This record gives sequence, structure tokens and C-alpha cells, in this order.
Amino acid sequence: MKLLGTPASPYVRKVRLVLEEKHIPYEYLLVPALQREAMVVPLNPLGKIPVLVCDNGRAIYDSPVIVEYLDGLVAEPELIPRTFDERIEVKRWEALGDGIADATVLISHDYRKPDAKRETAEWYEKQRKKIHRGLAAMSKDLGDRKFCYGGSFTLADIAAGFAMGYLDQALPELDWRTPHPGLSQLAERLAARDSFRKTLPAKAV
Ligand SMILES: N[C@@H](CCC(=O)N[C@@H](CS)C(=O)NCC(=O)O)C(=O)O
Repeated sequence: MKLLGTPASPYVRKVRLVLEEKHIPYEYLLVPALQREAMVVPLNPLGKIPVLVCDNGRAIYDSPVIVEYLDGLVAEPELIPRTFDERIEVKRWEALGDGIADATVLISHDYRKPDAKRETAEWYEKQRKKIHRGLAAMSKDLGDRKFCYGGSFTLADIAAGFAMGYLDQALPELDWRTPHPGLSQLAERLAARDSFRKTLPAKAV
């Protein structure tokens, strides 16, 4: 199977973390910015990465669907619990991670616009509040436990890990570690895993 993406995309990293944790071999196809439309739109009408292309040509998007597909394709290690309630809880963690990444992407992309085209201070505050509230919910739910959900590593840990990693790279000035020491320790544990080390981008965009 092939994964279309770029190292700068947090959602691509989330999918790569799942591929690495499950030891699924894949070909990583880097999509240059100028070729995004030509390469991605025929596979995903929304024009977004990541896209997973199966060996039979089936294209799967977006990242929550890809992740669910991969977890069903290869049973072990189980990243999304099979039990209904547990599954929903882990997917809620995924929604928190995705939401924090969404707000971070918006801010980080806006930074690169010329001053006259930048969003207002209120807009920035609104996005930052989403990040802070998302982290506060993660922090509360993590408590003093080792894993985000249950007694083992799941997609919930990947969700928290990719979102915190992206925050560190894209908005290094936002100090989330001081108010959330438990999350900070979780981030250190996750960063030491092979999957996180292997997928750490040189630079976030
Ligand atoms: N919800 C999507 C988000 C994917 C996404 O927004 N990807 C960005 C790159 S970080 C993209 O391709 N943006 C191009 C566009 O929106 O046209 C997912 O989880 O896969």
C-alpha cells in the first residue's frame, strides 16, 4: 500500500504512527506542493492529504478512516478497542487530538500571510482557546495514569502524542507544558517510542 503525504502534515504523521506501531509495510509518497492537485485530487476529491492507496487501487481518506481501516486490517496490536463504549472513548480522544491539530494548523498557516492579510487578534484568541480547552480535557482525562485510555497503548495515546508534537513544532511559543505537567510527561514517554522517533518531522509547516 502507498501513503500520500508530506512530513509537515500532522494528520499524515498520525497515520504513519499507526503504520509503524502495527508494523505494516508501506510506500511513503511525498506530495510536492505544486503537484498536490494533480496527485491528490484524482484519489481524494477533497484534495487533502493523507490518502492511503491500497494495492487494489482503492483510495481511503481522511485520517480517522485510514486509521480505522489499518486497525481492522491488522489485528495486533489493537489500537481501537472492539467494545462499543471503549471504542467511542478512544475515538473521542482522537477527535480531541485532531481538533487541537486543526486549530494549530490554522494559526501556523496564518502566521505566514502578509500582515495586511492576517486574521484578527480575536480570531487568534478563539483558535488558542480551542487548543487550551482541548489540552485541559486531555489532561483531566489522563489524570495520573500512564496511558490515555485503559491499561495499554491505544490510538488515544497516538492522538495526544501527534497533537502535542505538532504544537511543539508549529507553535513553540505556546507554553502548554507548565499548566499540564501530566501531559508533558506523557509527551516525553511517547517521544521515546520508535514510532514517534521515526516519524518526527525535521520542520513543521
Ligand atoms: N480531517 C483531515 C484533515 C486533512 C488536512 O487538512 N490535510 C491538510 C494538510 S495538513 C491538507 O491537505 N490541506 C489541503 C487543503 O485543505 O486543500 C484528516 O484528518 O485527514
